Amino acid sequence: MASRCNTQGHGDKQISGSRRVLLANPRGFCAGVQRAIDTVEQALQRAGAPVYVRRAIVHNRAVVEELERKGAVFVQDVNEIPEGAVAILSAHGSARSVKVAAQARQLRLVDAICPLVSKVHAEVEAWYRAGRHVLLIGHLGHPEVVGTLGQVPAGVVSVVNRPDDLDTLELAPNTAVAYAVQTTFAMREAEGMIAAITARYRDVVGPRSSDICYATTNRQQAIEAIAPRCDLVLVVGDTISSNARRLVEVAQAAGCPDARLIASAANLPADAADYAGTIGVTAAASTPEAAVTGVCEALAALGFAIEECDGEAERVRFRAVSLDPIDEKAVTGSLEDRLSGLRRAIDNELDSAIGAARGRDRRLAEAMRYATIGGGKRFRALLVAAVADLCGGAYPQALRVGAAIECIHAQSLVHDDLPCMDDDDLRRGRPTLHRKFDEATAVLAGDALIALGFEMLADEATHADPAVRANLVLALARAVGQDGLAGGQMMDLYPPAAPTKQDLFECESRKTGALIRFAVEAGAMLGSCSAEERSRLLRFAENLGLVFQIRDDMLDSIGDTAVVGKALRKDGDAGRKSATALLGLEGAAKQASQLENACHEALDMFGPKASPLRDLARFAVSRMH
Ligand code: GRG
Repeated sequence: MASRCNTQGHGDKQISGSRRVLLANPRGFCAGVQRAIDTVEQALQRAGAPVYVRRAIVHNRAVVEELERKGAVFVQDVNEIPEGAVAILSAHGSARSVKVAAQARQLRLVDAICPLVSKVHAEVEAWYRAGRHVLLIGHLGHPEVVGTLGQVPAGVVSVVNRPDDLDTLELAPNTAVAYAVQTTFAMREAEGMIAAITARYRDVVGPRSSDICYATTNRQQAIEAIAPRCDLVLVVGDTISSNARRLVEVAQAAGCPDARLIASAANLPADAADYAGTIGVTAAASTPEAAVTGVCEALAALGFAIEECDGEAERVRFRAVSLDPIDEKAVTGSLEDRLSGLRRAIDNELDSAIGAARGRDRRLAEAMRYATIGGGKRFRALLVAAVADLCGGAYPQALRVGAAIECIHAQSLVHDDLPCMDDDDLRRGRPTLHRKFDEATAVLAGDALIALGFEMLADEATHADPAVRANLVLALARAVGQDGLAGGQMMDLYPPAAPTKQDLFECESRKTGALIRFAVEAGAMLGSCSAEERSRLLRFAENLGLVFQIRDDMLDSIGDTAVVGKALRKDGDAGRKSATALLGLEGAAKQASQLENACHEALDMFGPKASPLRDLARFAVSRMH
């Protein structure tokens, strides 16, 4: 690395030629640290103080103290956070159990995990699922390692950091293993560990790109380049910071006889004034630049010339952490307010569930996003949220279940639009999926969405109780199978020659009603209710499902394509025996109104608490889209 002799304006003492400071570059805050700090500050602005932060947001006491002054409260455990409060998880990443505990307390949870740590989580989980034993090269007990271990069941990952550690593992050489690396681990030591692992095991896979983050790599390389020219290296950082301690080790390994970790100018070595030679200065990824400036000013005051070294320019920026959960407090406001708030939250939920894991087919993920995100009324998701709220269930759990239902619903629309079924070109005001992509992609995106919907329900993040998760999965399976969507769609495609009103209701209650019933049932499962309350809710759902489809049939005659977002006047052309065809438009409207009354009646026992559900019934019968 070429050294620029740009003397910085730190201090004003006479500069002596041999007494100089080489200031490593890059140093200090990385993009993940900056993003985590911004998250706490923005959360304070949006929600007001206090916001709670689990553990040190980044490993630097000065940063933590500054945020405390602004109103952040740091805790060790989510159980210390008042129910319903805003809680932020640290940049190091957290175990799944932490999120589950946070959900149980109905915390409005914002996860400031560094995206590069999320990458390691995803790798470890994928390898565990692929049946590999994972060797995590890292420091046992470090929060990042604790968080990574907490993504998978205990015992499937071993933490190692010295080649000797491999001797203590009882793994046969033919065991299928994978390695992952703590993002702040020392580069050279990781290389040694990877070499030891690949020498010992026959079937080894690792990440496609290094797990050690760009900032750790750049800071280690920068200090490695100047350390041999330094008599002393000062790493400005906190003793709790792993990457700070690694910088000290790297400087020593690169040949500097003396390397020390100091928090600020107040900790300059007492004999600094007597140093005749060169001092290297760098800072950990969690150290504010102000601390470095303080050290440089103190050294300049002792007569050191400050030279800023050239270094790698860092342009990495991460997308801001979504603060939407802060507003996800309760289902309040007008129906339109609730729908728009929920739509955003569901879109986020779906976006992260579909994910962007490497090695997956991009076109498939793109098609899944096209089918689910940025469209649709989210009627079923709002239903889950409203029922969960009524029964004391947690909103974040309702969001997950709502998003899972939206996956299934989107699949049913995608397949319904295929040429072999309704053969539609327009859905939600855009080209149908098979028109935008192709038929095979539409079939497969639908398949993957069904799988994703079930996966979301079965995931621990949806509910801490495995029995609740199993019941959700069972109920959804029944809602989509022979007695639900698939069976109802068959009845629609292959109706009897002269269908009766009973036949029609049976078909519509399966094809459309089953998922609406599931939404209500699932919302109730997330909370608790008496047998009587449950039976009333199911009666409400039965009537709501039917009225929703009857209105859909009516919209085919009275709706406006630009508003409904799909081709209309098709039922008549296709000779479909819809509610309007069978009962006439007036008859269908009358039937819809009777069903709406039955919805309200079923809700009587709940009093004013059920008004969001009453709004949904009114919407179902009067909607124009
Ligand atoms: C899920 C296994 C499985 C099979 C699906 C294709 C199929 C079998 C069923 C078709 C079901 C279907 C499309 C019923 C119509 C339901 C309906 C009224 C859809 C419109 O719902 P909205 O208005 O749509 O809520 P948005 O776009 O607002 O989400």
